Amino acid sequence: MASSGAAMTESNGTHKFNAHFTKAVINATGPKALPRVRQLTASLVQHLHDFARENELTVDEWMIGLELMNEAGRMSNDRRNEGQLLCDVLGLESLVDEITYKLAADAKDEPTATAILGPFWRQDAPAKQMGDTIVSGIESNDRTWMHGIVTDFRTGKPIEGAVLDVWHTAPNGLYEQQDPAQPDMNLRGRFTTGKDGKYNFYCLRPVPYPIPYDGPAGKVLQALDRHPYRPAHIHFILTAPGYKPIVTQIFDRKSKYLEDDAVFAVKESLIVDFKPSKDDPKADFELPYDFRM
Ligand code: MBD
Ligand code: FE
Repeated sequence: MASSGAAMTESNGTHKFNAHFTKAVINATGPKALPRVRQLTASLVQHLHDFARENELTVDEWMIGLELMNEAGRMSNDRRNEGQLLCDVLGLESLVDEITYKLAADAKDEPTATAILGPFWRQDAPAKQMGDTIVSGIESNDRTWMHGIVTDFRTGKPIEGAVLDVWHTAPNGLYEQQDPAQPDMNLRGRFTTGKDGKYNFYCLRPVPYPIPYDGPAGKVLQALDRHPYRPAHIHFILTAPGYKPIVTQIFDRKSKYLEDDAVFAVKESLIVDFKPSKDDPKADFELPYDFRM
């Protein structure tokens, strides 16, 4: 209480440019705030204030940012997560992914690297049998047989009961929930490993595609003279009883935009090589890839 009174005098007498004002805002936090909430909010206020001061942010400029956030909120629904997309083009999801992954990777022999979830994962993708396809209603010369094994990174032993949740875009660059022409849950599936830890399924070799740029994230890209493209990628969430879940993506080494992904998600260890398929009439390419968790 005493501190906020002091801040009022300070701001009445002089201005809010100095550290006293920021301290007063932080000190307005009550005793019941949880420690982590207190810490994060204090730090956020500090950085927001410093940002405004350092750049002499005007009311008009602040309003532009505010309207971007409000617009992102208005256009978001269960098929569109514009707030997340805004974070993605600013590199924030990629940064927190890296921070979280660094904390998890304490051993020399690490689990498979993580990569950002992105806005297009859907709950309850259909459970499939090994060897099934996740492709429906699409003619393609990029049919791919993906296969490998899920192992424990400490022991190298196969993991039974690991669930591989996979999703990627259609050749038109759209995830099924963005595209009324695709069947519900197209190009999505969940595969569960048996005793041998092995998995295999059919998908497509994906293409580079532009993230949705008809909203605030697109406005930001345009204002910054940036393109909206992501390199060709396939998403995964790997879960298994007793193991930390792994959210990741793999990237086609031959794809454009590996060096300038619009959402900064590419990691070297997640770049893969599609090989021409030899004698599988159901596939044009083969993609061997093993996961460690
Ligand atoms: C995507 O398809 C995606 O994977 C991410 C991370 C962000 C935007 C669109
Ligand atoms: Fe994606």
